[in-house]
Amino acid sequence: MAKQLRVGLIGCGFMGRTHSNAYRRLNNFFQVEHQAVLQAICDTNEPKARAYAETWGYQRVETDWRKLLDAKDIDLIDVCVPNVAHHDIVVAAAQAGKMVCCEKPLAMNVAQAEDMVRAVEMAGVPNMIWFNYRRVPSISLAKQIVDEGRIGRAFHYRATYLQDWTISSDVPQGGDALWRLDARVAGSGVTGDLLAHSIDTAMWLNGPIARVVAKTETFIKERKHAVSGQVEPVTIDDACMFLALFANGSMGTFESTRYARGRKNFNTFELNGADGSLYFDLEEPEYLQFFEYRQLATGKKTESHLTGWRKIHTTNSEHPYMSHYWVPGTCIGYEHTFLNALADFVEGLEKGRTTVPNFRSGLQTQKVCDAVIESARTGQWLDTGAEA
Ligand code: SOE
Repeated sequence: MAKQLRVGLIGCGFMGRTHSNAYRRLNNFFQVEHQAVLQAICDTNEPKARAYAETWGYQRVETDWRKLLDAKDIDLIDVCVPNVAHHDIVVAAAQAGKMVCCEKPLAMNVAQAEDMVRAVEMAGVPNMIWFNYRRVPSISLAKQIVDEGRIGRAFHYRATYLQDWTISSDVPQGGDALWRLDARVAGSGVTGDLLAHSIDTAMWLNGPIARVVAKTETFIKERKHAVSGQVEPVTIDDACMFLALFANGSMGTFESTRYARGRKNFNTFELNGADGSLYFDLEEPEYLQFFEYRQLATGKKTESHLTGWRKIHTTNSEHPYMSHYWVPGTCIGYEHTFLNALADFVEGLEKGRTTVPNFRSGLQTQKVCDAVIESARTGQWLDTGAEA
């Protein structure tokens, strides 16, 4: 009989669906000792929560997240609500002794994130932040290649994260699906929503970002607010670009916007080192591009008439996570990145190992995000304080 991992998930939005799918599928693909059980779904909108419970198979519905804290039938609380509510739920869940998983960005700011890390560490509860893109097999392979020493001394890191869904001035801010446009609820705009992913991936692959200088822009200055019904100033960053200096001496550029017409979820990075380079593009997630200058095994340079970028189809069973899915040459998708993240977390529980990214990792990214926003305000280079 498998041990149960009984989940209470808070928030019936898009991210809640990705996580619900991961819990449902975990035991179909990963031979872990725990069986994930969709015990309770919680949302202040009861009809929505009931419909969600029906669709995903949650056993019961709550409308007040506090009810999950004392519930004996909940082991793990998963926080999928807008960013402004992360802090209070996480701290209370940790104090109640529950395991906690939380959507990104961890918090509205560093002070909150530090509080949340303190809460989970004092309570000693396992925790995870859903930086799901680390679990794209091609990105995990990039990490493996870096760790194998195939890139050598890093010189440059280049990241872009582009979308286009807020170009129309008719898109309101605030409310159910559009809270990401309201800084009081989201904390920031593309910096916390999109660049948080890029920063997390960058620091995973290339170590801490030590200093930044940034420029943000808000192209549409006023939008109707879906909750108040009034036209209100827009306070999020619609676009952000920043320069970064990594602790390892390499330089980085990061660009993000929701105004890149035609770009829906264009998340790319390139890392250039003395011995090789890596390139990834989420629109072709099953490929990782690798340029090898020096062959590790022989220590020799690749013969120059044979050099070139290798486009690795990351679908072999030797590639990260792929042995859990289909046959070589067949792909997996966006939803599997959440499944892979969950499997790593559960395996960590079973092997008594701390899995990253956890809340401490989320705090490091939060430090960079806060420094980026502050630098954009002051125009100054700033230390981020981010650690490995
Ligand atoms: C925003 O549009 C968004 O849904 C982000 O919030 C997610 O984190 C990203 O993965 C996809 O885009």
